[in-house]
Amino acid sequence: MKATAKANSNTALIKYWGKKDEELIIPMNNSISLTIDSLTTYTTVEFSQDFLEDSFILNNEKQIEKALERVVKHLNLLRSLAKVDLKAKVISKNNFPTAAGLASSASGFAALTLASCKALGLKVNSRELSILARQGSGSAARSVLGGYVEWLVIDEKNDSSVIQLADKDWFDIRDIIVIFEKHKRKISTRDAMKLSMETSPFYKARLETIEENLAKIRQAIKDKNFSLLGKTAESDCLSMHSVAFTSDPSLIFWTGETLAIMTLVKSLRDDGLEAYFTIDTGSNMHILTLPKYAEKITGILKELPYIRDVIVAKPGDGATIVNDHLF
Ligand code: 2P0
Repeated sequence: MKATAKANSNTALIKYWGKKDEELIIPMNNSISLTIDSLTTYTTVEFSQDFLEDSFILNNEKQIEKALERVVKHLNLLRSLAKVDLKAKVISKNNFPTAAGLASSASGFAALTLASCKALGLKVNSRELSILARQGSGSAARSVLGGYVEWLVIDEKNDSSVIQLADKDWFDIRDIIVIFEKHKRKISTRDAMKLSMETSPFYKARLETIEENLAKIRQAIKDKNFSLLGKTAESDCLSMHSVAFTSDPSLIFWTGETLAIMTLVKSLRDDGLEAYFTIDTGSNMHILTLPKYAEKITGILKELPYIRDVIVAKPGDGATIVNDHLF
């Protein structure tokens, strides 16, 4: 009863920001993301009567309290489906900084869900897998599939699952990830989106523009229209952050460096290097561009002293089972 899964992170083009149902993790709006190939989590799960309690080691560190509780809660959901009552050992490795706005919970819960289902002998298709992954962390539902993915508030079978809009080879773009720092943010994404929903006067206004932006992104993917995709993603990012700013207390995920890069991206566009930014709940950011501009832009970024790391990601695969276990 042991299995290992690999899952990639995803970059939201239309953001998920708020839940209709906090227990089941049903989002307020559909979201669209690109699964990327360079931010990856590997997770091995084993269920055995040899274990007296559940344990979770992430990047060689034993996890306790909230981080452990979240994993145990998810294991309980999967164990109850499989009618198995054995404790588990979970070892997980990210190849990127955890909780720095780089969606580690997306790849993490997608890998944990797939590895656990396999180890428990649960036969699930990708729709069912996304429904389960979603209950660990909403954005994990989108990491179940590769390429361009839409997470539906409600699908044709009356549950909230994901669909693939286009596979990773359909529309080749680059997501240049700019990392400024490795320290963890002070508020969890979960608490932040709840606060926004409850207190921002702009929350409702954001929801009113979502359908139009979702339609634009779907069209942009279908037509391989990078300008429309980038512009719409950047605009949705600013919409989400406007909601965050106007929450009470205010949520400001940006730093001076974030603003400097936003300005740089605009000047790159003026110079004919088409690029757009998007930012999640950290000061780190993503620059979306076409493959032909990626090297030039990366070179410019690497000259900046305040940038710690630059990772160039391509459209990536969904979650898969791998044979090499971590223990
Ligand atoms: C997204 N984020 O669409 C948005 C944009 C962050 C900013 O999905 O509470 O860690 O576990 O469902 O999945 C991150 O939220 O939140 C996220 P929970 P999750 O990518």
